[in-house]
Amino acid sequence: MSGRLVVVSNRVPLPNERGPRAGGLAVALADALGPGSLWFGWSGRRTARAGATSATLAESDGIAYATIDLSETEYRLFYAGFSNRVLWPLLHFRLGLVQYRSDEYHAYRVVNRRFAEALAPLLRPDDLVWVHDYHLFPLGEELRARGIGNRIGFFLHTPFVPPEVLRALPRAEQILASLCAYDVVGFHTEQFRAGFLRSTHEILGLTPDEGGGVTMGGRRAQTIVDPIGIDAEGFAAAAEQSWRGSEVRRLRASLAGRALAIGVDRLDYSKGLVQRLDGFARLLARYPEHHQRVSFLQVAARSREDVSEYQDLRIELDRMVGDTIGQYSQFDWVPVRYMTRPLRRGTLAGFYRAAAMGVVTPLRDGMNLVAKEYVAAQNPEDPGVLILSRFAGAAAELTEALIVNPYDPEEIADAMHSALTMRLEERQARHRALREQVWTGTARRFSERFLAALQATDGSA
Ligand code: GDG
Repeated sequence: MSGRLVVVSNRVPLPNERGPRAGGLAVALADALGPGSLWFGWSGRRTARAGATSATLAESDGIAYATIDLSETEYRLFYAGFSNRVLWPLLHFRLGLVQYRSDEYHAYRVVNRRFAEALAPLLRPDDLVWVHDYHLFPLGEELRARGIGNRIGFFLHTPFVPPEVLRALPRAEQILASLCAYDVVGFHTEQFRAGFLRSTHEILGLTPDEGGGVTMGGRRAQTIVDPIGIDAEGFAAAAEQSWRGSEVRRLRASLAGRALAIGVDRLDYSKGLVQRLDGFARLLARYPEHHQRVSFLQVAARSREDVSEYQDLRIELDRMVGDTIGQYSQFDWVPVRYMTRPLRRGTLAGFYRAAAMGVVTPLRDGMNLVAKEYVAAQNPEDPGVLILSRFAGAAAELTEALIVNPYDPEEIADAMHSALTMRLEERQARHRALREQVWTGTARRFSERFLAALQATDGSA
């Protein structure tokens, strides 16, 4: 690859930050960034007044980090506001949760402008710029306005919606037009790309060309489907190592021979946690043979706690977990274990391996990396069973999972019963097929495919 890779994401996890993080983007990009590359974005710091326009620089393992701070007001309006109270619910088909305010949209544009002002002076002419996710839709357009002619690509980690849904967004036209300023726009699935192309057609009047590109103002944006993956080999090795460690030993001792079911998610309403817990309660109601035989561990790392819908969800989950525990526990068996503190990544890998069933039932998800991690962590000789929502991007690839409608707790309960009673040969056969998928579509493959597509564009068109 000629030229330096410059990755831009809303939040840059700085090398000196401590503690485990829950979030798919940071995990996947850690695999993509090599020595010589630059990672640009928000530091995670909030200041009383608007920050400086120049970035703060740091370096670690040959990777340069350039960050800016956000003011409290910018954080509230741009991040908690337009990004997470409008775009996030909209892109997850939750129109009822969208709360649009024009001052928040304005702040969203201003912060993207500030990102562009701080990034532009750091760019070299042959850098490949790769922008990530919905917080930064307008960044490419802002960079172009500052005369940046580099190849700039954009990848969306969430789903993309069809025009019927997108039209609910008061600024849909501007957002769509700003995406056309990129050279490449990538999505996890064909369905998301089709939603984008239909939207640009119906809302902007652009007709896609045969190669899947759209041209606006003389600039062509190539769309691609590029499903994200994980470092399968590395994750499998971490799971095996952790399996022998003290935390997995303690977990298994605490199970006393019972089966473990596991769910791991950011505490987010898109992840279907309410329906999932309901599904588990129905398993216990419909199939009493599982009483005393299974424990469900749900790790739901707290996320976006200053958005009120997330606080409401937490209260709801506390209540549901309490109900199920109260109703079904016996003095020596608690059916649900629930924690909102994140686990270390290695520990998580070992816990997946210890689990006879992985439950991944988002109501909508761009991809869902937990599904892939669960598969990678299994022992191929005695693998667990993956239950997967049909509305996760991962369902397009992981077709040998037990695919469920996440809105139907009874279907989830039945799938859990099937998973817990599945014969070894069927578990092995399903796992072989899933493993093949996870080992083929890795994080490395994801970034190679994206950067090859970006490199192949003629940039200054
Ligand atoms: C977005 C899209 C898309 C979770 N809890 C803990 C923990 N995690 C890690 C998981 C996984 C990551 O966080 C979550 O990734 P997901 O893909 O499941 O979901 P989002 O955060 O919503 O990510 C998603 C992704 O971007 C990538 O494009 O797949 O659809 O929404 O890696 O393991 N990690 C640790 N402790 C935890 O408690 N260490």
